[in-house]
Amino acid sequence: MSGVRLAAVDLGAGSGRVMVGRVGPGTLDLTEVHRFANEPVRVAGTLHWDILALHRGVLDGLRAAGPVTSVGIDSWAVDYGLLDASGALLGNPVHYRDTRTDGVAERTAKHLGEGRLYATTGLQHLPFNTLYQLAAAAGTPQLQAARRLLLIPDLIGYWLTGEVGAEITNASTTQLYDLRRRAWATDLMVDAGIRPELFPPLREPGTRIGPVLPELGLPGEPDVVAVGSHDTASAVVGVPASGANFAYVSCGTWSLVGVELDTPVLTEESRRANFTNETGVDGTIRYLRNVMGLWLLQESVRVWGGSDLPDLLRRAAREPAFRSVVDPDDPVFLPPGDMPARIADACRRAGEPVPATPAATVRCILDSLALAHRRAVRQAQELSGRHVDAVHVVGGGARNALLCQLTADACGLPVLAGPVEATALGNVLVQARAAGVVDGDLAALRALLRETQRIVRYEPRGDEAAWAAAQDRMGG
Ligand code: ADP
Ligand code: LRH
Repeated sequence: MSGVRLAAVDLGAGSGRVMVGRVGPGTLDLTEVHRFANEPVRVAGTLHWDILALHRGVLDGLRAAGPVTSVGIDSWAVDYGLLDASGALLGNPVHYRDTRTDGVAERTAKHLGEGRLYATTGLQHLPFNTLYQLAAAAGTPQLQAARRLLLIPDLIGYWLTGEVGAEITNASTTQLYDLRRRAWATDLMVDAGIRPELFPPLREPGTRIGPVLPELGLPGEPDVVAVGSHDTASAVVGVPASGANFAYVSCGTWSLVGVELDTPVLTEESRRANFTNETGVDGTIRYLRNVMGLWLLQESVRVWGGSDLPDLLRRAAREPAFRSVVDPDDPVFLPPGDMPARIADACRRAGEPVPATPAATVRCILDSLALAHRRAVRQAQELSGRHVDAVHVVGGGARNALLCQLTADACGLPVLAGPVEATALGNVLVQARAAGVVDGDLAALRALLRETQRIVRYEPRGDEAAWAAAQDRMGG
């Protein structure tokens, strides 16, 4: 094979991993070389990412990867580290689930104008957008001392290469990026009291960031190449769709549910439905909604002391359907905590039966997530005018056969599940194109995915009336 070995660093909210992709004409395979926990740490009341542990995981993974042509880094969105004038990190990055932004988003959006914010940035209102995190940190000595703000993948890239920059797909999640001008929204920054000089120059996916610093001692000193550094941007590259009439659910800690468009949808209806226009690879728009996702299940399993997930899912499959449904997007579910208790409370408030066992709670979560997927797939079509024939489920959720089947049933559409590691594959494909071993547009990259990756098809099993009734109970 005339191909290359490429390393994908993918930092998820649940775990980080380093994967090696081998790519060439007709070839695409991926091997996990290192996986490490991503465990947030609460210090003095604030929830932080353990960024140095993550960086160590990245270095261990890159050593285990052996010689590669290049390295691409992606992670969850919105969060950042601040550097002082010498380039040193000022404190640990704060987790987007920290409560410091409580109430800040409403106040800031009102001050800047909700219509203006949406017209400029196209972003949905999420309490933890970088704009609101910076508003919450206004006046702190740390922010005053800061000279640079680097989003998480750009921070890891800086530690690997010494080069600063901001990759655009992730920059587009800050609510400080002008999506039509494809530039930082400096007017907005100034009006929000945020110093524009904190933000480094923007970079496009596929551009070379620089060679890995020799002192890191990594095999072959590969180049670091910018990829869709927002994990969801890489995941959407990794959706093995043919044609344009597809919806995707990038299903991990979050379910990111939407369609891929050429132009943003900035209507008032879209803003009110809280749909986002994030910048994708190759100038695409990721028109989607954040659904609370498998976070509900992850947190429940944590509270139950790490129960066996496959066994829980088997038991949940035997539970009656739709006994209890909740709206997964209720903000009460956002912070870490006792998720089963919160689900029980939400059921009580809505007059739904309270799940009596872990299996019943899991069934409630999965029925409710499938309903939220249905709601978002339908709204995405209505608001964008894009017709959808199939729903692609990628990410860890593609392993959850019950959720995939329920999503097919709820949407009344076939679900094509896989790849599980779509994000790492999207990361590797953008590097492979930059290295010149594959070429073409996203459709060509996706054709290679269809040729090489395992995809499982779930047919919808009907009973639209039952799903519609359950949807009414959930709301929306
Ligand atoms: P992130 O990148 O946000 O950390 P992932 O895409 O890795 O998330 O997905 C993690 C989720 O995948 C877990 O929360 C879990 O619900 C699901 N998952 C992982 N393995 C399995 C499995 N064997 N069966 C069912 N679900 C699984
Ligand atoms: C998923 C994700 C999502 C963001 C959230 C903060 O990992 O990047 O797209 O909204 O994390």
